[in-house]
Amino acid sequence: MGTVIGILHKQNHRYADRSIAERHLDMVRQRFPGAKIVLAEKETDLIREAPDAQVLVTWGLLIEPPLDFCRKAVNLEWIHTLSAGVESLLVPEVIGLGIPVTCTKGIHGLPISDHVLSFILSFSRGLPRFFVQKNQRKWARFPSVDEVSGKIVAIIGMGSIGREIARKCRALDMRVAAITRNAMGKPEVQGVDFLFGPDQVAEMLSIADYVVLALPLTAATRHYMNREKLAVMKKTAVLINIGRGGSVDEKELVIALKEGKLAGAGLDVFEQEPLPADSPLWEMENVIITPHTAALSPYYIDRAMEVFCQNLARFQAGEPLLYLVDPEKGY
Ligand code: OXD
Repeated sequence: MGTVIGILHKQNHRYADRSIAERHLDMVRQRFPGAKIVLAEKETDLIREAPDAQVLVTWGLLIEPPLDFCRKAVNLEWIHTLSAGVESLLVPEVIGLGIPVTCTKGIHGLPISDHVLSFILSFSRGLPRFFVQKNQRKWARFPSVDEVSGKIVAIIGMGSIGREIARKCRALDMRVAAITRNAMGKPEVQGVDFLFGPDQVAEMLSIADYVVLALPLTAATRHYMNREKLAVMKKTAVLINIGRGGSVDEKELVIALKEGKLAGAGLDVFEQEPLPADSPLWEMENVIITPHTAALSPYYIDRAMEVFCQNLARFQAGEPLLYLVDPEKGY
């Protein structure tokens, strides 16, 4: 028998509206004719396949890890997540299996950069205020609209998502600032107008009109945006977070927004998701909230399945897998 692949696509997952369709399974079947693919929405429906399964494909965030499946999957050699994030999956029982866990990378930049631009342009053109006025049927032309041309966007986290955000911001005539660990001209700093060293974060924040966080959540990035860093931002600047909620100290952000230390925030991710109903962020006119949707796209599953197929070819050929997760780092 060829490779046995169990795909667990939980119905209650936030990507459920982007279902895995027959055509996605056909993509795999056509390229790997011997493979047996079992798609299940519930872990209990996949358990029967567990003893034979060599590969498990599932989601890495906002899920209960399929621990019963993993316990029974005595032949399991590899777990692949259709998300970039793996934080829900990296529990001791899964790490203890000692098999590679890979995630999906390289496909988030297009939708997430659109999302970031929509935040930037919305704030620049005063849309949060206009939405409020629309609800009040109020026609008031207020003066605080601006242009993005020439404005500085500081991008913190220059992985593939950060680089795509930089590319699109520059297409809008914005100038990009970023932090580099060292050498000029490294690929991750191409397309950047202002480079700062790791000890110059405050300097970078103090010149930015938009600060975009595209960070994974690790021990080092938790509450990265703390009171001190929020305090050095320009009063007219906007903070945008499309990485992970935990990289912002939300309580301090609320205080900074109330005290006018920055002009607004565009937030797709939160310390607790769903964002609790009593969070003060809901009430703030200068905060745009989207419910962790920045990566959503009608093309997401097609692209994610293509990444999986590339990795399956490597798996079958005994080659190193792409996007291997380091359980120590958490991404
Ligand atoms: C992901 C995400 O990790 O959308 O895929 O946050």
